[in-house]
Amino acid sequence: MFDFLTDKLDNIISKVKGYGTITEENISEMTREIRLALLEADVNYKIVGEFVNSVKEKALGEEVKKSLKPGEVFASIIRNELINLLGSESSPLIIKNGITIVLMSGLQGSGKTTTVGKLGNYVRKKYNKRPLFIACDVYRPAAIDQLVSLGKSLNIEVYEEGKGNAVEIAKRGVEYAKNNGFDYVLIDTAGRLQIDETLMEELQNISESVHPDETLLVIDAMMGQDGVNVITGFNEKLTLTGCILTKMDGDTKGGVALSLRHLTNIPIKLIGDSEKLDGLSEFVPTRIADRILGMGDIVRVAEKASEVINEEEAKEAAKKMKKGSFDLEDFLKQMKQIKKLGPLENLIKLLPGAKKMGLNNIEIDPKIMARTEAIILSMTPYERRHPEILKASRKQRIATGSGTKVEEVNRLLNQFEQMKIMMKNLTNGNMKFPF
Ligand SMILES: Nc1nc2c(ncn2[C@@H]2O[C@H](COP(=O)(O)OP(=O)(O)OP(=O)(O)O)[C@@H](O)[C@H]2O)c(=O)[nH]1
Ligand SMILES: [Mg+2]
Repeated sequence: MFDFLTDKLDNIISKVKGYGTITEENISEMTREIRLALLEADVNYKIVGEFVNSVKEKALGEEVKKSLKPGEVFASIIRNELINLLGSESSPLIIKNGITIVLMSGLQGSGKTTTVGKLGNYVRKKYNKRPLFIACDVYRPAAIDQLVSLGKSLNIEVYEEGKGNAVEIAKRGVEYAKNNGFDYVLIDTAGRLQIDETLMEELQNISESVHPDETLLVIDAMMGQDGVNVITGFNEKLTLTGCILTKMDGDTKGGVALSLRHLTNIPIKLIGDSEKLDGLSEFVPTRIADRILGMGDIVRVAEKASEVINEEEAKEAAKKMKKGSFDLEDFLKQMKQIKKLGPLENLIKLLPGAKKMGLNNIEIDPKIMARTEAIILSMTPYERRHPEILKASRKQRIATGSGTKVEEVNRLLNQFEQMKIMMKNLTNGNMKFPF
């Protein structure tokens, strides 16, 4: 997402780490490089100027000169300045004890409807909320169907009246939510331009009639700095509580995420980074700064994992690993959970140091996992629990059943044995993790 900036800043910081001492001259050179990198990443030029001056001033300070590790100090100056720029205090979602009403707004195609789905899913998992979607896009044909099918796939109810008056629908939808025990209401609206008087008035009317706790603007990261005008335009009419930057997985160099807060004073609350319904994360400045600096986002990894991993099963598996009784049946269960996490490459990229270890471009062949699964599924449950009984004829049967070769079955069994020994050692503290 921030690959471009990560590469550039990493190069610059590595260079500084190579210097024994820091001089005014090499600080000037570094800040010039930072300036170019930020401009190229589409950060607003005024912000770039302020950022670079501030880094320079701090880098020239006594602390860096005296430090034995100037590179480290320099890196931490950049990190702090990035956090400042991103808004040092994060602006979490508003989650009320009772009902929370959220109005979504934005230009056409910015990702409003998709984000309604993502956000409903997110608050249900993270805050245990019971969401309701209200379909207020009464203009685009098929807009209501889109929301209804999204609701169906997530098992979230949608309040809709077909085409009609958006203000009235919003009002009745909120009433419906209050009367039926929903506690997080997401109002999906039609896309509109901030200069379209009639449609902007409609949004204002919806807002006045339902009094939303949160009014979010959904904005496509690809818009780059033009996003500033959109935010300002919508904010004049609506008083936004925040914006959501979508399509951060696209072809953007990410600079927009660094510019918006500073130029508009409206916090970015969430970012969307995939078309899928779990592609949403909270925008926490320290975590974003760490991502930009290639330090990963371990919190996001944990969040994703906790969404799919069954805690009881995980504890049970850990116990078995410790005892050395972890068998192929358990392995199969673990594999199924891992599969739910989506492509592993996306997760690995978020691990601290992934880039340094060359893991950010790793490709994991889903076929290998599928073959492993097919082999285990071709075993009987008894064989999975007692792989030691697998001799030639059984192996042949398994290979045929899974469309693989006996050598592959053997390889899997050997790897599994080694893994079991390693797991036992690791969990009993006889061995250190290799990192
Ligand atoms: N890659 C990517 N695509 C996204 C993301 N968010 C939305 N999209 C895609 O953007 C397109 C438009 O999304 P919608 O949610 O329909 O946008 P909208 O703002 O509701 O559009 P209108 O209702 O027509 O104004 C769809 O193809 C989505 O899959 C994202 O974070 N990443
Ligand atoms: Mg829509």
